Parts: sequence; structure tokens; C-alpha cells
Amino acid sequence: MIEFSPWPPEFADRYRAAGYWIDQPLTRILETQLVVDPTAEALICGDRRFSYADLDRLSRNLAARLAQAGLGRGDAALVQLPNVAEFYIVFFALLRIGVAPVNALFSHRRLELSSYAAQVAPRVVIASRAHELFRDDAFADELRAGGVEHLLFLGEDAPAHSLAHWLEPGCDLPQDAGPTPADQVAFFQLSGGSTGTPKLIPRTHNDYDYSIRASVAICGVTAATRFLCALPAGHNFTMSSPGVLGVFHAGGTVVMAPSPEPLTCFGLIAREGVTMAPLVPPAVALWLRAVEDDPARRAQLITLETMLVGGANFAEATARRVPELLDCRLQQVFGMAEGLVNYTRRDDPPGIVFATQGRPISPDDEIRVLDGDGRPVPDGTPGALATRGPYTFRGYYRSPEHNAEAFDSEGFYHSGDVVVRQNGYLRVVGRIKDQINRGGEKIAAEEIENLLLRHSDITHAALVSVPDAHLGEKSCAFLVLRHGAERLSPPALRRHLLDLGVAEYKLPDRFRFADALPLTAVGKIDKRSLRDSLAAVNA
Ligand code: J2J
Repeated sequence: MIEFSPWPPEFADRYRAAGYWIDQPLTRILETQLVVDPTAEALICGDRRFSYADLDRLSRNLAARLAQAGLGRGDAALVQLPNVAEFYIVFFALLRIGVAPVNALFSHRRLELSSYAAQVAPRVVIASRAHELFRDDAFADELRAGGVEHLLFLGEDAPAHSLAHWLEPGCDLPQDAGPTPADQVAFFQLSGGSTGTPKLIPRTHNDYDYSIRASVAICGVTAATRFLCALPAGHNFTMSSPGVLGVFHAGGTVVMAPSPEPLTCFGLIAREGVTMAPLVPPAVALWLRAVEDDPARRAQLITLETMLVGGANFAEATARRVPELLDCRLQQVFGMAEGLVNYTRRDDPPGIVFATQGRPISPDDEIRVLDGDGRPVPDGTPGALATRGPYTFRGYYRSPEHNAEAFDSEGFYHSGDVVVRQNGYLRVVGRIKDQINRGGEKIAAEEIENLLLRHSDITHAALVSVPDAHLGEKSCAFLVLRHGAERLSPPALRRHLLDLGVAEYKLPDRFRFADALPLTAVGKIDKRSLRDSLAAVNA
């Protein structure tokens, strides 16, 4: 079995007694629909349409072949697929035989994938030949040398490695194959992170399933819901808040979109009668602009009932324009792959919907808002968010040192967000974790600083956020160069980082050079003063 930090027994008992944990694997989501209505439309991907029976059959075919190849409970998989139907077919196939996937983002490159592979030692990798890393076999061979036994590709001709081939009927699922127990790890979520290596979050069937079922009720998802999957398919928001899995749970239909780009999405909304769409704030801004530029486009959106917005700060003024311009309901979502998810409720008054990021899913989500000394602050005062509850994890995968910092002695996870609580509702007003939130894409400062420092001419590096009108934040790297070194150009610096294999969204948007970096009283780099110096220049 894959190791993880379990909830203490008294908590587990309470969560079961309250009906949150139902001790069923996530695969019951498909099984339920097979009984309710197997012919219902589950997933639309371009011109391909999949019923629940299709999802069941295809995921069973793949599961059976993987089981025959010797994979089963306790194994891990590394998956990197774009927004296509196969993403969810693969997800269910792996869970059916107890193999826990890490779902890398499609924007991830060699560094991220290698790090995940090193952490979970996957026996199978499922990826796309359309990704630059897999256009030839160099990286695949590296993975094989590291112990990966099977590589399956979307867009591959050779049957042995073709995902399409492995989805065809081949053999029966062995009698003894099955999901991991519901209180064990089902799959890994990715942490936005603030540390040098990307951290993994083990999620159990019980905890994840509860967050899905509760989100479905809060967001009013039903069998009539037609849900646009335009954000990355494996992101926690897209999967579970209420997400594709929430829609499957309710028997609704998911419409895959390649990206949140407005004109493509508007066409899909009109064609497929989409009713619900989750988006990050910069995408909302693009959608609003598209309708302002050509008000006739509104006609394409008449079926859209609910837009869920989360992942990064959402300005109140923009929030107010959502129902005005797009004629749909807004629900704000403040969530994290580590667990806790907050929603504004469908019957909340406008003051709450536009100006807060909602309140927790569960009556048993415990929230503390703390001052710098770890003491609770009064309502209305900003403080650091700490939380524990029935679907908030208890530890990053194999990260004892980091866990010692991220959790307190009572098991509360300190998310690094600064929030204000009022009447149980939270507003996100800042951040203490060393992370840049670039329009919902999270960048751990330390990871990029370490990579910059691998350049022989760089002696000190600090990555900080810069306010940005469109993305909310961009990143700026402050660099101190070796004495006598020639100033490096931004393209050369970006090339250095790309050559190390990091995802493009993590590349600094700007570079600044300094003779020395300012230090705080305790001798750490004073990032606040670096941010202030940028603000002063921009003012
Ligand atoms: C401000 N900051 C927010 C919001 C997340 C639903 C929605 C989002 C995520 C997600 C998710 C924010 N306003 N509305 O997993 O299920 C920032 C916070 C938080 C971090 C988590 C979900 N919503 N954030 O964004 O794991 O800083 O999850 O701690 O990617 O995003 O990032 P991530």
C-alpha cells in the first residue's frame, strides 16, 4: 500500500459517524451511473461522445490489460494527458485496479515529471506523443532506465505502446483485482508548493469522495448539468469542486475544451448547451472582454447558468460584472489541492457572493485564523489560515521536514494564505507562503531560485511577485551576479531555465540585477522590500 499520514482514529470515527466517509472507492461513481442510466451522455470530446456505459467499458478494458501486465494495488502511475476524454478513462482504469496516478499538468516538462517519477516510482507512464517530451524516445528511455515498465501514448502507432490499443477489449479483469480500500490512497494531487521540489498530496477515496458529494449539493449539480472542462483536467478545482467527478456523480455531462480561450468555449457552450463552467479569474476577464467587444456573442451563452470562479484573487468589481454581462449566477470558490474548499452558496446575498470567497464545505471543517504568534485573531482581522477536517490531508508524501512546518501539533494544516473571517465567510487578502500565483498557476519561489543558482554566473537569486492587471501577479527574479560576470540577457536566462527542463509558466516574467539583496533582521532575503522596490518603480 502507498504510505500516507492517516487521520487519528478518533477523527476517522467521527467522520464515518457523520456520514462523510462512506467507505466506498471513487470508482463507485461510475458504478452508480451504470445502474441509474448507462446510456446517459457522460463525456463529449470534440466529435466523440461517450455514455456512462462507454466510460465503464473503456476503463475496464484498460484496467484489465494493466492488471494482466502485473499492475495492481500499491502501484503508482504517472499520467500526463491534455484535456481529452482519455484523461478520465485512464483515471478510472487505474483506480479500478488500485494503481494511484500522479496527474502531471500538460504544461509540465522534464523537471516536474522527473521529480514526480522519482517520488512515486511509477510502474506505468501514460502520456501524449503531442507533448514535446515524448516526440522522440529520449525521455521515455530515461524513464525506463529509472524503472518504468510500461509507457502508453496517445497518438502512438505501435500497438505495444498505443493507449488506443490498450483501450480495446483484450482480456477479463482478474477476479482479485480491485481498488485500494476506501481509507487508503486513491491518487495523488499536486501541491502548488513553496518548496524546492514539487510536493505530492495523497488523497484517499473516503476524503475525496466526501468533498465531491458535498460540492455537488452546494453547487446544485444534477443529471441535467452540462459542465465545461476548460481548465486543466487534472487540477483539483476541475476534478472535484464540484468538478468532472461531481458531474459524473450526479449523472450529468462533461464537455471537454482544449483551453479556456473564450471563442472556442463560447462555440462549445452554444453547441452543447453547457450550463456550468469553472474558470480562473484571468479567463473570466477574457470572457467578459469577448462579450463587450461583440455583445451578439451573448446569444451563445444563453444556456450558461453558473460560473464558478477560483484559484486566485478575484476583484469584486469584476465579480459583479459576471451576472451583468454573462447573465449567469456566480459562485466563488477558494480551494486547495490539500483539501479545504470554500464556496459562496447559491442563495447567498450579493454582498457575500461578490465580496467573499465563501465558507467551508463541511460543518466539520475546522478553521483557525492566527496572528504571527499562532494566537487566534478576532473576526474581521487578517490572519494566517489553519485548517483540519474530513477531506483535508494530514501530510505531504514522504516529506517529514516539510510536514513539520506545514502542520501544527494538533494536525492543522497551515495553508500560507492570509484571510479575513466574518460570519463564517472567508476573504483571501494575502499570502505568507513563498509562492507566486500567476493567474491561478502556482510557482514555488524556492524552486526557481534554486534553478537560477545553478547558473555559474549567479550568486544570489530571489523570485517575487509583481502586480499584473491581467494575471493578478507575475514574477520578477532579482539576481546578483558573480563579480566580473557580464550581465545576462533575459532570453539567455530563460534559456538556462528551459534547458533545465522547467515548465514555461514558471519562467520569470522580469529580471532585475542588484549588487546585493536586502536582508531582514534575521538574515533572510527581504522579499517585501524587493516587492516594494518594484512597486515604487511602477508607481
Ligand atoms: C484567492 N486565492 C485562491 C481564491 C485558491 C477549487 C478552487 C481552487 C483550487 C486551487 C482548488 C482562491 N482566491 N478564490 O484546489 O478545489 C489560492 C490560495 C490557495 C491556493 C491553492 C479547488 N482559490 N486560491 O487553486 O492547490 O493561495 O488549488 O491556498 O492550485 O490557491 O492552489 P491549488
